[in-house]
Amino acid sequence: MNTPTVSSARPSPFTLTPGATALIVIDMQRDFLLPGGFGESLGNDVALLQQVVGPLTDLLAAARAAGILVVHTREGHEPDLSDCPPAKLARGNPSQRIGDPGAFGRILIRGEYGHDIVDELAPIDGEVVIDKPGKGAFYATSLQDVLVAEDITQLLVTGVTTEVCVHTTVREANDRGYECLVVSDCVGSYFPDFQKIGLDMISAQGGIFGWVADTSAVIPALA
Ligand code: TIU
Repeated sequence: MNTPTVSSARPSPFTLTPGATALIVIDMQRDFLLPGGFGESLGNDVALLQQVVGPLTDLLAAARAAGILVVHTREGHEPDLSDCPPAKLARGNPSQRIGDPGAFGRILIRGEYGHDIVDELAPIDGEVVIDKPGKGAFYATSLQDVLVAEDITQLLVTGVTTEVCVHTTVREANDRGYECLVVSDCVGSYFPDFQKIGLDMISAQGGIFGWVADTSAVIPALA
């Protein structure tokens, strides 16, 4: 890393520690992103999430070129739903529920086409894929063990959705002592207001949960 400081990060410059940074890509799954999928069935405009794919493709390429650890997550459940709390299954009034047959297989069920990551961001050999039953990537997963084993102390956080799984994961990571930089054009929300406020909430109060910067600032720091 020749320029390891992201100078324009808010609320303050963020200095990458070589060898201690991982890129985490949260839930860039077909069920959330593709037209006709679960996200759209909840009444959401999936185009708002698809905006993330381009910048995140570039960041992923930069991370791979820099040799930093890449961790992908997928939200979903066992086929028998034994790891899905009844309260999660019952929540809301969706036309399709978790486990129901959808356009891309059973919704948010491991092994189904819709549960997997979009083609553009498919994991490659050597990258970690964490299957998680909750919104946070640490709850009921091996993520903490993976990061400790790799001496990771900093996370570049990307994925969807900003105010749900990204926020939950950043809060979990922050409480575990990780420094989180949320890459603003690599996270997406179905709600533009939540996108803005969600990012503001990360960096407010002197960086109460972490830092925020976009790919034009982060990618050069990885080179
Ligand atoms: N990955 C993630 O954020 N899961 C969600 O259910 N997000 C919504 O915004 N619904």
